[in-house]
Amino acid sequence: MMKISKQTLLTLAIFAIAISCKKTEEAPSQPNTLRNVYKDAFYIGTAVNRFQIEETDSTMAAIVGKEFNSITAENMMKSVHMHPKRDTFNFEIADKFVALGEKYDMFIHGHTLIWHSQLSPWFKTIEDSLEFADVAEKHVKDITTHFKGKIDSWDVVNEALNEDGTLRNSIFLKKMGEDYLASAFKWTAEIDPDVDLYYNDYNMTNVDKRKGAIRMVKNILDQGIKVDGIGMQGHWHLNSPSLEDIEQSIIDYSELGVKVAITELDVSVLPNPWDLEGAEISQNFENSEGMNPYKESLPDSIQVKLANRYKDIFNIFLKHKDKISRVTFWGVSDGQSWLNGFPIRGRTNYPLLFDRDLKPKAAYDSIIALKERFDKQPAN
Ligand code: 9MR
Repeated sequence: MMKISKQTLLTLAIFAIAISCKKTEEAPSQPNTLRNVYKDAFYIGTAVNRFQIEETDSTMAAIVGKEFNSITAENMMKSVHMHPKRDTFNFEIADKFVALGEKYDMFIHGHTLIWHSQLSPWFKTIEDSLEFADVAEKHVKDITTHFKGKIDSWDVVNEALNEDGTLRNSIFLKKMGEDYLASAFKWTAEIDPDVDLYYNDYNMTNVDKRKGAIRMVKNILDQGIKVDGIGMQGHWHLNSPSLEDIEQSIIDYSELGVKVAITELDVSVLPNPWDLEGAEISQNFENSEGMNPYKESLPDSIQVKLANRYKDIFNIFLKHKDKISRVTFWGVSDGQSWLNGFPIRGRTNYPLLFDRDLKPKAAYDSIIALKERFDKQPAN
């Protein structure tokens, strides 16, 4: 029998230890970030603005890159910014937005092609209806051509409905009639047949609006034109909409055979002036203590309420993860949120998962813990 020297044994032992260490290096455990924890459920996204796209703050940049696997441009791709003159497109910052998504291997969502708001003023100067339709078509086609193969989904039409489910009397409806809706989806698909096409709106849990959205999307689908998904914006509050309405809406939309995305999620913790009888949005509210109760900090009791509200909402999302393609927060941190300025300017709101110092809040912990519990449940 061959004799193995002590020296050889020692060398072999060191070699074995080295191999086992290498294995551990090669397969590091995934940190418990949102994108990792939710990766088998749906994309977890955030809206980004110029400051985040240019990664000027390293803490913020690290959060965006580690926590999210989808991005939406909060403002940069709206017509007023991207198509400021009839013959001028400004793709510079939007191209950087795409590059950011590519850098972090993200699902990139385009917002938005046809929207009456933040519409470039020159659009409104076109009197003739046929000319207006040509210009709208060129707008959609030029933009989708530029981003073909780089953008994964588009909000093709944004906010075309009134609260009662009828069509909003926007400049598009006035000039082109209701065909503008189907046309916008058709034009986008003609240029980029692989991109996912969404209709996106707020208050999509309200029964009348929901019926209107279903009618509208069904009408487009019935014409043989592709609609891939419905975006429920998700600008919600601590107590409304009800969990039942959120769940039923997800079910109703998905019964059309389309994907459902929660596209602009945030939960306001501040009083809503529209809830007050006879209340009007006016300057008077701006100095009112009652309307801006947490100027210095958020009390623990409300922090807990917010965490529970997010947990309850995500519980529904997980239950219906087969129907949901993406959940996107409308921003990363409270300091950045549009809700500090709407519907009353100058308030201090706390609607997102990271606080003003970019620290994760209890709401963040609650949805991470929820998913971890969900994963441990025995499969039915
Ligand atoms: O968050 C956006 C804010 O910075 C802009 O001033 C505002 C202008 O309309 O748009 C906000 O984003 C909106 C989104 O584009 C469409 N759905 C409603 C969002 C909140 O107003």
